[in-house]
Amino acid sequence: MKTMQETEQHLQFRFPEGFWWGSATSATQIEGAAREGGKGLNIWDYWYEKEPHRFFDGVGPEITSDFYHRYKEDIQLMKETGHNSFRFSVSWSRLIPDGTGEVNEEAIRFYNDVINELLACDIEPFVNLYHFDMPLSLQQIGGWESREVIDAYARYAKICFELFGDRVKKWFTHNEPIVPVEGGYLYDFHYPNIVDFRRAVQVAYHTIVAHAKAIRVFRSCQIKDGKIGIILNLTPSYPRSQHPADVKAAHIADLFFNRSFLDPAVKGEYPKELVALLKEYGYLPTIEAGDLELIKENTIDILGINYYQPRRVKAKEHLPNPHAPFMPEWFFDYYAMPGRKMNPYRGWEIYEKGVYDILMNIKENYRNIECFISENGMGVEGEERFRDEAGMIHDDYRIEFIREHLKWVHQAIQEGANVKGYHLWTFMDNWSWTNAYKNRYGLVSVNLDKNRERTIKKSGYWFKIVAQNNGF
Ligand code: BGP
Repeated sequence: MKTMQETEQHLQFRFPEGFWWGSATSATQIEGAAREGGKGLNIWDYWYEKEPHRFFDGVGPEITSDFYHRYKEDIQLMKETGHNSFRFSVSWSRLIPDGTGEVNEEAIRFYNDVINELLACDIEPFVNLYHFDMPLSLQQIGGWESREVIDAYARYAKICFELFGDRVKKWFTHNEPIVPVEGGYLYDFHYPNIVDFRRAVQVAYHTIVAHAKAIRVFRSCQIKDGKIGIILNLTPSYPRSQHPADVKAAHIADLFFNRSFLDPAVKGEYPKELVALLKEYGYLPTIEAGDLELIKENTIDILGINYYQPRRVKAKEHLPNPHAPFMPEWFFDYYAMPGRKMNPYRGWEIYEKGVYDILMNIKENYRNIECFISENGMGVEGEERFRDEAGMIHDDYRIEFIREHLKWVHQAIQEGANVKGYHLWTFMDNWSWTNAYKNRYGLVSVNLDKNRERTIKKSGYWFKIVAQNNGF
């Protein structure tokens, strides 16, 4: 058998030295202890209480993967699966139960313990401040529609930087900020289940203002060697054909779903075409004096890119009904490209080259900013059927998925993209928004029938070798 060193010499895909190998998670999806340790309620706790039938199998966020109690065991498993870095989010409603008031000592202790344990295992903590989990008390005063919430968020960010910034050097303001806009204000898959484009635009805009304020606070805290960024789900928009109408449709989808956050975060300003379009239809948000300067002056140091699947679009076949609610889909239709490769276990398209296209776009049009793949992964329904007698899940499909995406990441790096790492979604199977435990994504399985027993999957062992060799 070859030794590790020998294999290393024969790497076909070698990554730059110091490449970040790890995974991403979020508080609501792994912590559990939703009503323990002094935590306040957030919108997920509340919505589940109100409408449990909206959640797969009626499972809510109370326990999830129980990281709150089992973080030590889990961090050991991160080590065993080759992590040198790990992203988690702070739960705002755990740290500040009512969103604006007293800071919860038990939460400080918990996050300190997690950070210290990670560092003791040589795993760099990457901390995200907001992952879809608005404290309930703040949703009750309007959530991101309210300017008060922007200030509460900036205070929360400052508290986090001051408490943990001596040890945490990679910070992120939001994960996929467009998702709460889509889910909560356009397409009804997050609380507060509003369908209203005008309010959606305001929410999106306030999220960026809050993000810029947090960056300003971050810079004033002068965290030694600290970097701050945002994590965006970038979905390359591909037109059905090169016909100008299809190309235009893809371009508009890109403006709405990618550039509405990417441009202000990296360039400090909104795309002129997006502003013109919103203006033409009468949907510009309310902007306060000083906002645009704030956004201009507080751009990011580092960009996290979540990539799952592309968006395929075509020109609209019928003019939108002028009485139907205004939506981005007034400008394009979705298009199921014949022959596209699908994940048979979840129904999302798999298009590995998409990751390369994103990275080259960032290189060419976004000042080649330092970036990393902050989420990429394969959700699988019914994964228990791949468990062998010894208890291991044979997820060869996931190994292939990761490997094929990594090849394209590698190619982008060869061509000069400034990519520093790859984080998988996710470390262990976790609870997902309304899908609960339907789709499994982890390197480590969580057996819900066996007291949430953790077992490293085949992909976890494979990932470890890749991380150790810094390539494959
Ligand atoms: C991303 C989110 C994650 C995670 C992932 C998988 O959009 O940042 O929180 O849930 O998608 O999606 P799902 O769990 O819906 O399959």
